[in-house]
Amino acid sequence: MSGASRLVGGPELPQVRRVVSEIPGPRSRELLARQRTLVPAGLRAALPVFVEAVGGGVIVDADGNSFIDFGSGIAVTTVGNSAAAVTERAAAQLHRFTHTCFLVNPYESYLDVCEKLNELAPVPGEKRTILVNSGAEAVENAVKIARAATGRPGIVVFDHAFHGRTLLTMSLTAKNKPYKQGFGPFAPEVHRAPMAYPYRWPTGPENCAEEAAQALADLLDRQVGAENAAAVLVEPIQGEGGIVVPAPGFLSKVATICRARGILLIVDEIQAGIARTGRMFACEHEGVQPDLITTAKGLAGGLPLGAVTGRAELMDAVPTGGLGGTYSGNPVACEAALGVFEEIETHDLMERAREIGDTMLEHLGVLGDTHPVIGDVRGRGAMVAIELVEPDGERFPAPDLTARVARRCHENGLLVLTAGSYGNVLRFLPPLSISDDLLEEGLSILGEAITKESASAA
Ligand code: PLZ
Repeated sequence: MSGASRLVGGPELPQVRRVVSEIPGPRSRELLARQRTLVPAGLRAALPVFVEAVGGGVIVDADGNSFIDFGSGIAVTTVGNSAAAVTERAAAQLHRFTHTCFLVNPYESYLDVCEKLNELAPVPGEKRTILVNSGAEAVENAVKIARAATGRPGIVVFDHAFHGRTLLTMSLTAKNKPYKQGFGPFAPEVHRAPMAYPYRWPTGPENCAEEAAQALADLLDRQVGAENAAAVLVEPIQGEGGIVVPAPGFLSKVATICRARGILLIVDEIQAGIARTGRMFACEHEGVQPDLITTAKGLAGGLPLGAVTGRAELMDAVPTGGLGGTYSGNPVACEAALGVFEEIETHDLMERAREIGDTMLEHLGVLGDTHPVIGDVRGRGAMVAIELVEPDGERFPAPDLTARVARRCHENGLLVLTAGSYGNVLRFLPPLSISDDLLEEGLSILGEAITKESASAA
């Protein structure tokens, strides 16, 4: 039940870190006990404090603790949780109407979102966009469209990939536990190639792009058969996989390999897209022009919306009635998305993402020089991570240390998320509405946590 006096979120919320209880505090513990009687055990929160209000760069919980937000609800609230253009447009739409179903009666805001994505997406030529409810649904639809357009079944994905939790997207996802264990049998026609992961490439980062591209070409030519492959699907920066930035040049090699074989390239921009990395789409950093792009998360500032944007002749290959969904492109979510684009333009948020990235990479680089447990520092814009390893130089993953550092950060009022196939990555995805002061305070709390936890491990 809600508290008597509710805090109002938004930018007016005091932009301070404040820890006034143990974490989680008594009220959150009470609610957690209630959660256990109502919600299945399969759902688990990274930081189980119940939220009262969010705004700018802080999250205030039911016990009055105020956390610095380095998570953005997993890269969703890129423009902030309460950006004016988003909340005002969405609220106005709520008062007009909540739903008609675009398959029953269309509305113009849906077209406005599609127009924006068609204009901005680095897909060549004439484009079309379809709106859906989530990231997984965007990936599902991209695969349906690629198969319909090519008449081929095969989809090639990469090690460490995450594409969702539905049956097809779970099959496309690499990591077994917790995403796949017990949920098979999986969808067929999914093939996996090595990711150009510079820090963990066996022959060294300098060979990574070339050798990974060769492995992909071999997989296509010798195992799948290019004539059976509809698409190669790749994240421009792997998110759940640990903010793995592919070796420079890899993505454009993938595009060339696909083009030479008539295979479509789908870039999954769900976590990295919509201004987070300092460009509207992360694949723009590598000059790659995919056939299809999936977006979600940052697209509608927290309202559920996903999209597939692609070359018109591919998108139109699906016969009438072949695409759809009851809630897809909900009008409130469409207005929120238009607000997101407005916020990005008005406040030059791509520049802000680059500034945040510079600050984070600089601080973390210094930290890395003095802490041998920090094996790698990487990322672009407001999508940055460190990989923690045993300090013996062998790059052996340190997932327990990672979990302890995350817990210590949480106890000190900094929300960080973990990631990675080995569970040894701390990732930082702050909202672009965070202040420099909070960003720097967060980084120093992180530094202290690593110093203390790595000392207690030694
Ligand atoms: N593609 C690249 O990052 C979602 C997953 C959280 P949905 N990542 C967060 C969790 O544990 O389920 C994601 C992604 C990429 C697709 C998805 C799926 O997006 O909106 O969660 O379906």
